[in-house]
Amino acid sequence: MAKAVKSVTREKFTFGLWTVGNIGRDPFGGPVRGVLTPVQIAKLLGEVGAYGVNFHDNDLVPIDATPAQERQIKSSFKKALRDNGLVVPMATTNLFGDPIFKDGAFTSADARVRAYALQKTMRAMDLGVEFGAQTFVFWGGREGAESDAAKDPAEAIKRFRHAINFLCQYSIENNYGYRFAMEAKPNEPRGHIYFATTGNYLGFIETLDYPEMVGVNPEVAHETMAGLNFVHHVAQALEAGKLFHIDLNDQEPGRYDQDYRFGAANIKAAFFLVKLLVDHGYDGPLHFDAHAYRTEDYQGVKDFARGCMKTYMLLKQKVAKFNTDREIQALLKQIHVRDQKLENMTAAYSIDAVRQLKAYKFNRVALGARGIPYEKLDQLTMEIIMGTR
Ligand code: GCO
Ligand code: MN
Ligand code: MN
Repeated sequence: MAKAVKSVTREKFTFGLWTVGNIGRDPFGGPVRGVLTPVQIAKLLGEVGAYGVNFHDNDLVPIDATPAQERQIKSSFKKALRDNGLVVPMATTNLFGDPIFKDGAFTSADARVRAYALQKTMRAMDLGVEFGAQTFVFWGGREGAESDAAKDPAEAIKRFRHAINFLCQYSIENNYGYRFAMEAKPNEPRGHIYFATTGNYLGFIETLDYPEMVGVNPEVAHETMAGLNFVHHVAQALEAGKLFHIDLNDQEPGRYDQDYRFGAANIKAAFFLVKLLVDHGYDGPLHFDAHAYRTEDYQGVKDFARGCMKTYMLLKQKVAKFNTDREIQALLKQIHVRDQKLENMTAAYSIDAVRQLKAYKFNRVALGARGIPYEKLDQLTMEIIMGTR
């Protein structure tokens, strides 16, 4: 049954064990749903027709599991993946849950914690490879501070760089073939997390020993929490060839970290995101890093998961409509004015080009007075999204 759904969607829709497995705990109240085992989660994902599942090391193998327990968990999960037709495209390390990481992992002020974080990540990389993961995500949830009195934030960057260089080398030496994807977030759980935005990571990556191995995993909620335009961050990552993975969910600005179902809060921004991914031929996993409202039982969790995928598919249809809508395309053509003479003149720097351009007479007033039909274009876009076009 799972396979039938998959052949309809054909998208690489993935969920983390921690997403559909979220038990609805928040700072004000305990769990509202019982804990599912990884095998049960795989079954749920098979039922809703997902393509794959991702995990943190400890979502699968508890931090204090014995070797015998670990063997048993891994073999039952492998069977569950086969039974439900799921793959594991991405793995990651939990470097935030255990109290040892309360002041960071790779950037901790304590050398023992930093070394433990490296050990734990190498083991998580070994585990991911066993399940075929090709992307390894780094989300430094505890890498940050509430007060900058204790740690030098510039030193934190150096420590983080050292850790990523070390782990790149580990992947290379073991022929793991991993691509690392760095995930930025401005806050939660720390008051201030280092590398607050995807743009911060894009700058940092170029300073690494193996920059070609490292890209980003932007998340809708994270740039939105920072009050920024997520689509533009994804665009910069795409343009740089660095969009290795993406976390889809939704978020209202100025609120706590909501992790809503994809498209639940800002459908227009979701449309432009899907359009960007489609127009640029992104074909990596589409990972829904979100969870169901706390009101839901596991039936509601399935509604949530199906909703994420359905909204993506519907928006993809809307994008196709936008891209072939005659009136919209005519407006775009009108907006994107060509001028062969000036384009040729400015195509490449030369003394001659500079001389011609400096002497050229522009009709500045007329150019400034020209109306640009963005109102009409935006309204037509809205009508596509609302389904009346
Ligand atoms: C968050 C993050 C995490 C990471 C996950 C994978 O806000 O908690 O989005 O869910 O994506 O740890 O690295
Ligand atoms: Mn998040
Ligand atoms: Mn995430």
